[in-house]
Amino acid sequence: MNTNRLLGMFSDGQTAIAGWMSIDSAYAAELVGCSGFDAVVIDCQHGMAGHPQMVAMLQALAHTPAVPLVRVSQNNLAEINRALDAGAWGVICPLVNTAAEALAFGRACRYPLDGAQGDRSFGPARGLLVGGASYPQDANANILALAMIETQAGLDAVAAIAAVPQIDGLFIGPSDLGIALGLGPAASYEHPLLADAIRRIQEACKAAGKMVGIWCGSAEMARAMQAQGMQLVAPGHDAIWLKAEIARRLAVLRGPG
Ligand code: 3PY
Ligand code: MG
Repeated sequence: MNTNRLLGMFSDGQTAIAGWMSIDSAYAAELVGCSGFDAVVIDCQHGMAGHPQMVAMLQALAHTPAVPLVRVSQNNLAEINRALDAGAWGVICPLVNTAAEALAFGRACRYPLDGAQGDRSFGPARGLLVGGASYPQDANANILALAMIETQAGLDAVAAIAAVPQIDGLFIGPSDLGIALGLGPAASYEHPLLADAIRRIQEACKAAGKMVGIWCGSAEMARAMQAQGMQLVAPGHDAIWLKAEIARRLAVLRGPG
């Protein structure tokens, strides 16, 4: 089987940089995948893509160097299985609040093969195309399962969530976490309450021997998080980049002078 390059990057101590797709376009995914990112996340929670667009985006990403991941809309066995069967190399699950939810999520990503505890049903249609003939045997070790910590309940249970064996790591949602901490969705990562929560999640991952990543509103935040030891950072998403560049160009054309 082709292996998941992100796992090699994490074990080598490198930070993977992920693009993040909210626009439901195969062409846009292909473009972002060819732009130098280590991974590209198709966001099926807050982004526009439904299942058919997600499949087309995974197909487009298959010929790019970026590892394709999917953020599912919820912790649901069928939805997680469909993303993996369509060729995602990993799943990010939003709003994981308890160890039991983390276990359900992690089990959804693993086949009950060779003694593994999992609930993934067999039928890796595109998985076989992107992973090769040995995909069924090798998928458990290569698929990334990342549970999002972004609520007070998730933060309270972070050590138990990180310890769930079927989970590879945690992914921090600073906007929802900012709301949970009473700071609002645009809280700065430098605010002491949010900064403490982020560090707490990182420490739980370190203690459990798991990787940790974070969504970032800006490249500057992503840079700071990389320096702080995050192994996966996403410096914003496609709609943010598009709007920012449009604003910059219009300011050049319409601004003073
Ligand atoms: C959050 O910051 O809450 C996220 O889910 C990022 O996409
Ligand atoms: Mg969120």
